[in-house]
Amino acid sequence: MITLEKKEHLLKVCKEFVDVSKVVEISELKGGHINESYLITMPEVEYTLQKINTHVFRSPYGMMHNIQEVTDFIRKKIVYTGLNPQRGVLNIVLTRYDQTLAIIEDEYWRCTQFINNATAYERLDDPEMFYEMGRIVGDFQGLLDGFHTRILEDTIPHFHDTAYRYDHFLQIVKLDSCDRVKEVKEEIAKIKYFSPCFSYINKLIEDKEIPRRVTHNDTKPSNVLFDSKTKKAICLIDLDTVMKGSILFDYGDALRGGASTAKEDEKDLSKVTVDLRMVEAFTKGMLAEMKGIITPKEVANLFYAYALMTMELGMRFLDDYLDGDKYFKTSYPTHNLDRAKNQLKLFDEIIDKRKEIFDIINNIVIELGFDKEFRFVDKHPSGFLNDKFPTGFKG
Ligand code: GN1
Ligand code: MG
Repeated sequence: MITLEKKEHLLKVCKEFVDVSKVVEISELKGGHINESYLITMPEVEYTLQKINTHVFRSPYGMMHNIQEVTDFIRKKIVYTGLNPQRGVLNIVLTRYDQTLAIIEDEYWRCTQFINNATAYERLDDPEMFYEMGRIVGDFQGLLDGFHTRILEDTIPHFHDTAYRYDHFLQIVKLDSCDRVKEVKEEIAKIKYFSPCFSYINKLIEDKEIPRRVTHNDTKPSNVLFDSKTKKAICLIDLDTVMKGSILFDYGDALRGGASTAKEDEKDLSKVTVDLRMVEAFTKGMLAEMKGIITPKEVANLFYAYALMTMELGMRFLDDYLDGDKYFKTSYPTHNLDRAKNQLKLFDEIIDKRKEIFDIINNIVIELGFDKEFRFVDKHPSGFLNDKFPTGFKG
């Protein structure tokens, strides 16, 4: 429920972007872990109004710069191919002074057009829809082909730099500001045990062994819009973390969020495992779309990215729990702890199912007619699959 006082404030913000006399309704949009979001309903159109969490996004203008550059580029491509730019890409609504952000009482607000007859789902369980999501993640790469990564700012530096995040985690553990370390000794030991594998993807990028691409960096199912009727994926939304990165981040993060049998904060860990049908569906959709774009080295690291992105988020949730829940929105005191345990359990399941996942990827590569060099052996230099780390954590 939005209080009267809050509504008044929201209308003041709306005034910066739209004709406020035509606002019919304002309602809260729940779901994201970071920003505050509202749906603004007018007689003919709807808008999404968002308050940027500046604790997380220290450079809101940098963030909007990235979104604007990327969406302008995609829009031109879409128009060029004769498709509908109102549906295929996010459209930013500027303020009455043509700014991307309105600053009201020290708060940073932005507005985007709400795409009609489209739905974002918190969870997907239909492989066909997850195939669609894979296709749209691959399509994002195709649409951004020719876009120069150097145009973009590192709005959250080291976002998917797992080794860097691990260093931060160690500092937080050392500080133990909330006296919570004693509750999570086992989880910390597990993260430490796998930490030698954390720097592998970023090293591949630095060594130019895989391309630096423009990536979404937060490819969870709720960040994809589907046409409400056809159930075809329309576009990626929530472009807040669009930055330089690797397709491996988007692949790993998508499977982490979309191929789990339980929601991200499920407490009953026996329910948390990998849905192999979903792994297959997403991988097929993405690889079919990226044939001719993705490189053999990237394909060889898909499994690894899936495990790493899951471990990374588990570590981030635990980091935030130990730090007093400052980053992610929480609904109850141990919410971040539950999320962390959930992701670390999922990580174990991924490692356990590595043979099946490798086979799935290999078979898709063959089925889609990729060259021989795309097939890979199931020994991995990262260590996740070597004899050193046989089947997950053994304490
Ligand atoms: C956050 O804002 P939201 O809910 O889309 C987070 C992602 C995590 C995700 C986990 C900027 O995304 O990195 O993967 O939660 N975004 C940021 O659900 O940290
Ligand atoms: Mg987000």
